[in-house]
Amino acid sequence: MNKKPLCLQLFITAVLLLLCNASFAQVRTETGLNQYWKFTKGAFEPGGIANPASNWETVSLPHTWNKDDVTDDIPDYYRALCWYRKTIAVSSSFKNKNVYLYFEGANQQTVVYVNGKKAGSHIGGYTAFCIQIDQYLNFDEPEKNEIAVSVDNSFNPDIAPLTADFTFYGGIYRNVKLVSTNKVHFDMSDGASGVYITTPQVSAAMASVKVSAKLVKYVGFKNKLKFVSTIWDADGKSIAVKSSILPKDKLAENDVIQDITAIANPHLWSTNDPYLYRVITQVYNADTKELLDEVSNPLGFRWFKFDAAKGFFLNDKPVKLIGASRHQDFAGLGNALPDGYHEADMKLLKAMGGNFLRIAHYPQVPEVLAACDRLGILATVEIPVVNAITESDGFTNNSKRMLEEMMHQNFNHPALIIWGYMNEVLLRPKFADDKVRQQIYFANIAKLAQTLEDIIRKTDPGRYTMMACHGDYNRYKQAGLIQIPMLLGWNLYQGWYGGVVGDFGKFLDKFHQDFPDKPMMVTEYGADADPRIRSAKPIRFDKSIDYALGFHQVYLDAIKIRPFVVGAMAWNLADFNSETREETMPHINNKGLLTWNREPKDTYRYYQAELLTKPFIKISNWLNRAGIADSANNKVCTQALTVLTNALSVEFVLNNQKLGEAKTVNGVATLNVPFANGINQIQVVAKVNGQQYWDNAEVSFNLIPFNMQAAGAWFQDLNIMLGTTRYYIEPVSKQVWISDQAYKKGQFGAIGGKPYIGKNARLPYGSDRNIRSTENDPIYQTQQTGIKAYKIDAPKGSYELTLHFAELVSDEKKEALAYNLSDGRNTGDEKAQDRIFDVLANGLVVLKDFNVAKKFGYLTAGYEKVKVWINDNNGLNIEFRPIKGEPILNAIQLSKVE
Ligand code: GCB
Repeated sequence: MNKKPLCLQLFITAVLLLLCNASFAQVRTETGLNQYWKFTKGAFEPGGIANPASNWETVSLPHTWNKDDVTDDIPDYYRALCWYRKTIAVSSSFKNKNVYLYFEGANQQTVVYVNGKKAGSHIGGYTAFCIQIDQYLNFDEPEKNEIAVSVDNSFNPDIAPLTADFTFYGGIYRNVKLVSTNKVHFDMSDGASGVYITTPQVSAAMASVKVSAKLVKYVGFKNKLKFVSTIWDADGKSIAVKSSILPKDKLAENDVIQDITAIANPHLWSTNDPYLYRVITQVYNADTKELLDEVSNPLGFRWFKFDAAKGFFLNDKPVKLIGASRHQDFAGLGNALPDGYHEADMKLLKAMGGNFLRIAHYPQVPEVLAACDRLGILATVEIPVVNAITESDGFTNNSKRMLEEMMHQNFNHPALIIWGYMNEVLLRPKFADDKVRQQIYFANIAKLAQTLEDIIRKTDPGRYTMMACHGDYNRYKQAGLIQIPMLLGWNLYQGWYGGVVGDFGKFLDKFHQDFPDKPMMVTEYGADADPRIRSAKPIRFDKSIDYALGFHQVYLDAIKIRPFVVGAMAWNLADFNSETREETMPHINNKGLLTWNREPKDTYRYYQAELLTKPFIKISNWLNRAGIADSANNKVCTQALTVLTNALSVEFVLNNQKLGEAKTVNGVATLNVPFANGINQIQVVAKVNGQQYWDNAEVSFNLIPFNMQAAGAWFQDLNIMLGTTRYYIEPVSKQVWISDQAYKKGQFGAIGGKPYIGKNARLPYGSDRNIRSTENDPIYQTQQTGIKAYKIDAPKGSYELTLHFAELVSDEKKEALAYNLSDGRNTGDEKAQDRIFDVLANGLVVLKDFNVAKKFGYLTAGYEKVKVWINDNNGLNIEFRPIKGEPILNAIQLSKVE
């Protein structure tokens, strides 16, 4: 890296600043206010600023108070009113200015006080807002202006979202800045720039631009105003200028429209060539020529349409919209992300080959759409009316205002083509026991939908409207919702929450047949994908990467072959927090193609293989494996290895020896590889247009002897989970846990009992409950119930034996996930019962009167470690003797002691 001495850097910065000042008069000042805030969860009187409570911590914005409590073992997270305060110094030059505090977002009810007086408030956690504060500032002691902000994220029936599968983190979780403007300036009161840009005419040959500017009402101004809009190209050349005069007597109207016509041969914006212009709009005192205010907005020349039969067209060219939805949080940070993280996500979407983003389920920071503009990612954005509504004027009005703020703030992004306003609003309809009342509820939802739809069509006739519905097609049809939006979005999970993957294509065909004129897109589809869980025989709800990969293959294929499906978005770009979820990764919805800290899963690589046009080849990241040797010679264990690629076929090389070639099917080439104990060097090679592409990986394999006695010294350890068919890779140690088998002579296995199957779960086996006191929930979520013995025919020696337990049967109830729609098993609640047993290892009692629940608690992980000796060729025999109820075992480990 080129490192310049600090003094030189400062000099360069100073010169740059001078140059900037020379060419752009600074008419607004904007100061970041992210640092040195004081924060408390305690009560606080904003009037009593001089004497605040003592328990304040210093924080920087973006900040959320739920960063940690959304992943702990205690249900719920802090949802209440909290306080921020900060002392700011204001410049005396602000005296004749308008001064604002600009919040990019705070969740979800905010009240701003300046020097003890309420300056303004905002409702809704996902749009920006601007509070005028100049009238409350103290210029006598300019360095002592106290800002206090209360933010409340508690449930409010009048504020969307009411319920959702994501976490409503509280806090000032986006940037805040202090803005000063001249009295005459573009209106930023709704958090927008005050300038709205459209392209009434656009073709490759000619375009026109309409600039609508809104000024704040300022009656005291005595002169004419001059407006100048300049369009700059990407090279910084001005390509068009329009200036107009607003006479004094028109000042009260405060709206100006400028038409810039006849822009010949505009450089078009597209996903492959996202060419951006900028429109700088300035307002001058026409008499004195003084520049009063200016704002800058992006401009892209593009046109588009959705055709219900043929799909989406951008600049008259067909484009299949494929991408992902995105939530705005990140491991360890909650939703309080520095700007760079948002842009990084957009780059990851682009690098995946995605050309479409669903900003779900709420508007996100300005940087998201700005990055989409730059990178060529088309987008839809929506307000958070999710799952349900409240039939109140408050809810309606708040939703309308959220919609208006969202539209104004995001209006000028060429990447944005759709406004959305409801997601799965019939998911869990209220009044299930009163069908008459429920019809009224449905009618009220339709009424709200129509109100929001009308606002969008009136405010922005240039874009489409969309509602995202869940797979209960008839409900939406009967409620009259399908007719309302211009585009129908379907969130479909056939083969996940219910049914089989093959039902997905059938659903699409049925809808298209019934509504041939309604363009549709798949706004969600996905399957849980826990990167620690792998499976050689994936089954629905096993949470393995392998099931998810197969799921995405079927879905993407079905989407690609149907031209009437205008586009589809995988749910989700990355894992995200959903505090109320439990399952294998408590509090995380892991349908992401990337992990919560943005590590690519095989599913992400699969999209790269399917979507990228450049050659792509990548070995599956299942790089830590274990398995039983194929035969008594104990040499190798053969397992399938997948490669994600867009080449037609792939050659596999193991430790420099050619293994064979596999044809690629739907982006995946698979070959059986004989893995030896230890490190296996893998190379995969593909030829595209005569050129070779390859990928290398090291697979670390823990070979378990086919014949344990014969293995002798090299047998080291065994990590087995009972009652499951999956593998588990512990993420830190990389230790691999294999699934159990019925006891086989010479090997190991359980004798007696059966796998535990939870009562209200959808899982094929095991429990979907959060297991306390462990990060490795999957090890404890499955179990053999009623086990009689466990045998391991290990060779002679001394070992450490660890028996893992968790009492999965408990009285603790859990509300079923709203998304567990159709065929979840519900065979009544679990009832805790006493379970006591003894455990003997080779005849010696190692656990006496053992009661798992008593020892560790319910749904809590625990283990017992004992040293055992194997003195003969009969291996280890662990007996479970019931005293009360059925004995259980969740997992077992045996490791050699040297
Ligand atoms: C949905 C919801 C989304 C959930 C998703 C899931 O249908 O729209 O918010 O996160 O399903 O993973 O269940």
